[in-house]
Amino acid sequence: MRITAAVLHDVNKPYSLETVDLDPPKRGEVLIKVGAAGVCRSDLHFQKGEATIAMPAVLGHEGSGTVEAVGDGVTMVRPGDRVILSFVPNCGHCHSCESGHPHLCDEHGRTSGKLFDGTSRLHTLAGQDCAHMGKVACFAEYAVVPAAGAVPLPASIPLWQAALLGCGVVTGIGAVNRAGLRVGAHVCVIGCGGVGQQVIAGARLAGAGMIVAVDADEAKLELARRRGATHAVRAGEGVHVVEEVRAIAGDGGVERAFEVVGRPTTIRQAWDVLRPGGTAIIVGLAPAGVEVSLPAIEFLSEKTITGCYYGSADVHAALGQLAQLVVDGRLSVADVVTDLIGLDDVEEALGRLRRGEGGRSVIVIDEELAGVAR
Ligand code: PAD
Ligand code: ZN
Repeated sequence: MRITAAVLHDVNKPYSLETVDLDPPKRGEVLIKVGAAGVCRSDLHFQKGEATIAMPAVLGHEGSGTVEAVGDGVTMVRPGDRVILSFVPNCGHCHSCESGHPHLCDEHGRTSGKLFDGTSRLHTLAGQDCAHMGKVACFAEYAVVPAAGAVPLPASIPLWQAALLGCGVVTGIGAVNRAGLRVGAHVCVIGCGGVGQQVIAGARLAGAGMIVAVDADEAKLELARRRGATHAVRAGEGVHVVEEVRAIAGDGGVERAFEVVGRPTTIRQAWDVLRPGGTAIIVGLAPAGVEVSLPAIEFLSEKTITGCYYGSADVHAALGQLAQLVVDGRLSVADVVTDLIGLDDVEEALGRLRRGEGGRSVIVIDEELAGVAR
């Protein structure tokens, strides 16, 4: 079928909205009519070449929609089902999947940018294959994804909000689970954008005693306060973030620090604000080749630093629970969205991310399906 998609032809080039060919779903795959797609900083990292994907590529990895058709052997979803798209559809039989780490699926990594059989369903009209970001590629009217990447949406959440569950929410709240947060613990969240705001919500839900939000932008800090941050530090010229956070936290620093920016300086800050025995959880994606240095003597104080990919979550188990929190009014996703836009506005949304302005932009591909009246 012929569909409209935002195609990236090269790094540091703008997206072009074009007609592309989308093949029907093969065995184990499903065709999705995309309702909405969030624009995440990871999309910007790929555009800037800070993370790599074969070009041309259709990006977009935070999406929702309905199942339009299923390939052979698909039993988990049926046409008409509302689904959240997952950018780590796991194969179920590699070492990572079998050892309880489906978010690190080896097979998914091996076939990066393609579907599980190593081929693409997306082609330019000139016949060139297009990469599928995260096997999702939802900056498009339709997407073919592995069945494991279409997670049924159990509750009645509008699809424009449900899209966020598939990246920002599961990543942010999953990071809190990964941190093994203790009720009453002192926490610092560095970077309060689309994902960081979800870390803050997760820390509040998990019973953190103090949540110190750090961001360069005052509007992000205001939203962070509304979502549960107890203190805020505005990063910027002449501000010693580490000293300020440690002064607020007392007791030598915080027990858990989350880095949700993706820069070596902020990763180092996440380490430096920790008290002895504390853990830094790195969510931000730093450009390939960037290194971080740590004072080795501090390993004596039993500090830990760990990455956290996709909230270290089993999305099939996690997304239903997160959706229920939204339905119950215990977790808000709508307030993180500042811009509802069209597919032709992707570049503007990425520009806002570059400048650090606004919260999540959500592309509404189909207004009725997405549940928005604009
Ligand atoms: P975002 O641009 O919405 O948020 C980043 C925030 O950091 C903004 O609010 C900025 O104002 C703020 N910021 C910038 N510089 C500083 C600074 N020096 N000190 C404090 N704050 C600062 O991005 P996002 O929330 O969409 O994504 C955040 C990172 O998380 C990004 O690197 C993205 O690629 C990564 C990510 N990781 C995963 C994962 O699985 N690990 C998933 C999704 C996103
Ligand atoms: Zn993302």
